[in-house]
Amino acid sequence: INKYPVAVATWNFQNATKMAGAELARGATALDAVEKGVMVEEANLKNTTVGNGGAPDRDGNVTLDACIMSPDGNAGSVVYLKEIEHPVSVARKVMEETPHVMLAGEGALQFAIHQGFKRKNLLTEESEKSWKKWLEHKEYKPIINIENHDTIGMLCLDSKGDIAGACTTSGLSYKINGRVGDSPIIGAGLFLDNEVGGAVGTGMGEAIMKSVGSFLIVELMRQGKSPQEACEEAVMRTVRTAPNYKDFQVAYVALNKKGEIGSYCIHKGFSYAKFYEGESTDNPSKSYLD
Ligand code: SD4
Repeated sequence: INKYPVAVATWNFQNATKMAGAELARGATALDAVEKGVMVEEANLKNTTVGNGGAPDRDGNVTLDACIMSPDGNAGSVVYLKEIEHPVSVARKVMEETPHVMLAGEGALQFAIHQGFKRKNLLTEESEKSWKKWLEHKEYKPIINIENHDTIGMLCLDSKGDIAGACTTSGLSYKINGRVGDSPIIGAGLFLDNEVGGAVGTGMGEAIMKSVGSFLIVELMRQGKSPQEACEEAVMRTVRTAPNYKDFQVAYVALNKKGEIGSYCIHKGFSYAKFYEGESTDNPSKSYLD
């Protein structure tokens, strides 16, 4: 039996799933709910991996990546976007107001301003301090599960049974200027097909991009795998192909049209937030390594 609506998000972002869940409960579309849900984390200054307050690249630029997909298969994305607090909303404008899917950098910023978004300094005093501290050693070592990983990917299933998704991030802390991760790449950090379900990824974006993880999960579900089986297979692709898989995290959450949820990751420590049957919970994910 379908128990709509449902919202799931990477990590324990229950404020985001609560927001999306409240929207869904009052009849909002999956698309509106998913956008409002991830916006909670974009505005959260304590989250140093998403939106305002996100960690900068090694040169001190805060550059944001985000994408959104709607039940009709439409998609929008922005990459290397500076000075806009809600990149997911710009991605939605790209989807709805242009014939394109992805806008990058200066062009994306100009488009956002044209659409009425306001420029804002996103480098908080705190992230500037941490960045300056990092500059003393310039050691680039993504730390498993900790500050480098807090990207929000979210999937919503509304009361009509339609599915929408979004993913938004400031990427890996102290990345090389110009680096774009998996989060804004349709098929990598996010993919959905309203006939089947959707998937979102978080962790080392390079590994997710190389396996086109979210697309893979949706296609596996199409072939009959459960969300859990599909997430496990996608993580195992990375485990089998990347000799250094123990050095980074990759995590996926998937949701099918029945409202079934699955999740899998390389390292223990990942959990996902869920709004289900009116309740919001944190759910530890199964992992390949203990
Ligand atoms: C990236 N996947 O840019 C993102 C990072 C991430 O939690 O998930 N952080 O590679």
